[in-house]
Amino acid sequence: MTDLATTTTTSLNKFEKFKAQKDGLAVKEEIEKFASLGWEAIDETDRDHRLKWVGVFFRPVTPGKFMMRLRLPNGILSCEQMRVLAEVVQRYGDDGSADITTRQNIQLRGIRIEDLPEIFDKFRAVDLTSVQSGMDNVRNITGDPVAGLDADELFDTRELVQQIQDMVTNRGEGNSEFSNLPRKFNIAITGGRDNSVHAEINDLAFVPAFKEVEEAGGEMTPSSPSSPQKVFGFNVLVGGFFSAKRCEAAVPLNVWVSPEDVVALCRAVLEVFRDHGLRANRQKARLMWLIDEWGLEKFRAEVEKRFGKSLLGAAAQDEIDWEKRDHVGVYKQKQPGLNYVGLHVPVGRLFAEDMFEMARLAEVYGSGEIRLTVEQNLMIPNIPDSLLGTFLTEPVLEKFSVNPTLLTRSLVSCTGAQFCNFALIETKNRALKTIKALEAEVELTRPVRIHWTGCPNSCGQPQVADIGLMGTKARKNGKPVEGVDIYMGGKVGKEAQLGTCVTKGIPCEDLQPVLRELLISHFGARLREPAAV
Ligand code: SRM
Ligand code: SF4
Repeated sequence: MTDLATTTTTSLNKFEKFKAQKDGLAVKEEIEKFASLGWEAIDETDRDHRLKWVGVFFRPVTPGKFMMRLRLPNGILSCEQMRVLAEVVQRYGDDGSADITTRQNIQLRGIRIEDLPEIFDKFRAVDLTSVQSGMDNVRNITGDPVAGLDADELFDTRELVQQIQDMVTNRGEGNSEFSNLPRKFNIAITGGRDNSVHAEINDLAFVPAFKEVEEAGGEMTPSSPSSPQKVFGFNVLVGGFFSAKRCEAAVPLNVWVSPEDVVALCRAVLEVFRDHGLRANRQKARLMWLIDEWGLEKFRAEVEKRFGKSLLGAAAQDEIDWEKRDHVGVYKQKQPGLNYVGLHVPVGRLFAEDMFEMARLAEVYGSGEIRLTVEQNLMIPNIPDSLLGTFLTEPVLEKFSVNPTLLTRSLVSCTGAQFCNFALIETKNRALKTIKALEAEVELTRPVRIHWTGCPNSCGQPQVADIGLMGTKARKNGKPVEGVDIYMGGKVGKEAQLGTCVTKGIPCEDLQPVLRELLISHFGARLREPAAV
């Protein structure tokens, strides 16, 4: 269990202190009590912090209207589940909405504390959980959005992602073994060739890699008759993260695991992080700081001890050799006669009526399944050829396009000032407005991935973008104004690398011409001909 005995209480930060006083998960038993007390009367630490252990986030920007963060392993949900989420936000009228997040997940808005018991009952009835989705817990576990659909995939990640979530959360009931980590923890598994989950920005990531049978222990079953000497598994990356203080790409752990060992390895890494991760300074509590302090060799050795058997060295190369796909559009599945369709959801925002529509589309045209991507978009799989034509005439596809314009297509934005009190700027609405204005000015021949994030916490991942925009305080004519720092050079898919800050403090009101010039000078954009009068 958590080795807090080695750290004196005085050296603990305030988060460690309140966690030591009462575990976050304890609030699970107090939901009825909170509901009858009302949000103003709940103990402040319970309300502002511990409720996040059940996925309920107090929003200082909209007091009394809470946010709820789900867990959707591999970003997959059923139409029944989507309908339940839609019903929840519907009752809040204009306050109710939902966002698809950069971790293939959904957050609901406008939630009233008095409704929590009923909401949790509804969740339970359709096997949804929001447990341990915030604070010092393992976040939504991401997997390939086309798992099981893609003819080129190397491994279907769905089952493994679910197994890891079950291990971490005790099948969605809450697991006190992993409810007091030093800080948040991100896990991703990619089973395709295009690194669709941004493996490099996770604390722990699994990327596909083949190993020689002899190296893999000699007794394993070769992965295919056509490559009799090789078995499939994953190379393991550790320590990737973004924070206001520091951003790092994950580094290879020099470990290869077979799919059967992935859950056990996750457990081993989490135990090491839980018991040895740095807890005094919250700014230094992510996994990479522990790896720095120990060195990779010691970290690997400690993980091996917990794993309980020898870890195999990494395979010489991984199989990430494609550019990253965004899955927006119509695509053939590996199952003959079936298609998956990726719909563009502008900055991930959905309202109740949209959610009901998505559930209906999935049910009428597909198999009832809905999938989400880390680009905050939505996919409907399993649409037969015979229904595809009619599907594409559905009026709602005017809002959620299968063929959006090139800048709109790749736009990602974090929550920003509308709901997030860390935000230094408003993001989602501004992002949409800016893109529209730019598209009126320039023509492009390929998508350019523009990511907005409202503050240095980097939830909108500006470092993976072609052009990343990070909210900051700027000055104009001697006065403080909303501004952005500009990031460039982010590369995703094969040879992924993080972008870096190239320009600081551009006032938001002056941003559009700056972006226009960047699009022209770096991304081949051309000014549109002025319209004939
Ligand atoms: Fe994040 C904190 C939203 C993905 C790094 N993030 C927050 C909070 C909870 C702050 C708060 O209480 O207001 C934001 C909630 C705002 C709201 O009302 O929506 C928030 N983060 C988000 C989401 C919703 C952005 C989005 O619009 O998609 C994403 C939810 C993912 C999910 O479903 O779980 C989200 N956050 C990320 C990512 C991207 C990722 O995981 O790929 C990162 C960077 C990667 C990483 O964590 O290493 C990220 N969020 C942070 C951090 C900085 C962490 C650190 O170590 O310092 C914070 C601040 C913190 O935890 O103290 C933060
Ligand atoms: Fe909030 Fe900042 Fe994260 Fe945006 S990047 S959601 S503003 S914490």
